Amino acid sequence: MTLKLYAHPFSSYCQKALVALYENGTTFQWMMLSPEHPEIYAEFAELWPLKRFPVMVDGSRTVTEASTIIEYLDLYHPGRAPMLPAERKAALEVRSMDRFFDNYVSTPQQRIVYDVLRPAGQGDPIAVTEARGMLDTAYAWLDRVMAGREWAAGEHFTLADCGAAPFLFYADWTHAIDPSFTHVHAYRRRLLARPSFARAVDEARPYRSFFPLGAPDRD
Ligand SMILES: N[C@@H](CCC(=O)N[C@@H](CS)C(=O)NCC(=O)O)C(=O)O
Repeated sequence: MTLKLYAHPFSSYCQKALVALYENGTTFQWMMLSPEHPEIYAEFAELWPLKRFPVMVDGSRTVTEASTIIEYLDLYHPGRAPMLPAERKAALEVRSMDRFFDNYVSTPQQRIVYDVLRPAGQGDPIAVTEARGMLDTAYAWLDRVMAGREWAAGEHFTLADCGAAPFLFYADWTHAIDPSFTHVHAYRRRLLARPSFARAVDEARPYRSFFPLGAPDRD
């Protein structure tokens, strides 16, 4: 039974799942969420009424949330590169960094972007200022952590890097990472050079005009 991934190439959380799939060369069927395929969107909305993507379907099982999808792939469709170490203490560090990137990089980044999409006059400048502050704090903390690491949780590429790749990619477009955070910049460059993420970035290139703040001419 072929795995199905309901996703859009420009979505950061979809890229997070795609990186794990590409790392292991896992075969799946794209279920493209786009206005050209309303029937696929209707299927997706029926599967997951919260309508957040990506969603994965494996036979009769629906798997939601990018982190869970990646853990599910490791358990039920393992490849040569586990995204979560089998050893539970090592897995804890991976999960901790995964939570950091979801909650303190992606969430404030999305907050800033979604504010721009609100009707004129209905933005929330205080929330945007707080989100920018959170990103600055997150970048500073991450710079210290990455001073001694190649990948987010150490020497191996894991679940935490799957999310870090798209989240730092878009976060830098949204709220520039200060040049003094050299370890974060170097890590972001390593992620961009990783073939799995480079592929996801290339597949998303045709959609750059979708970026509400205007995509910079780089990366
Ligand atoms: N907690 C979810 C977040 C997924 C998410 O926010 N996806 C965005 C696309 S990157 C989305 O569904 N946006 C549609 C919307 O907000 O209506 C996960 O980890 O997968």
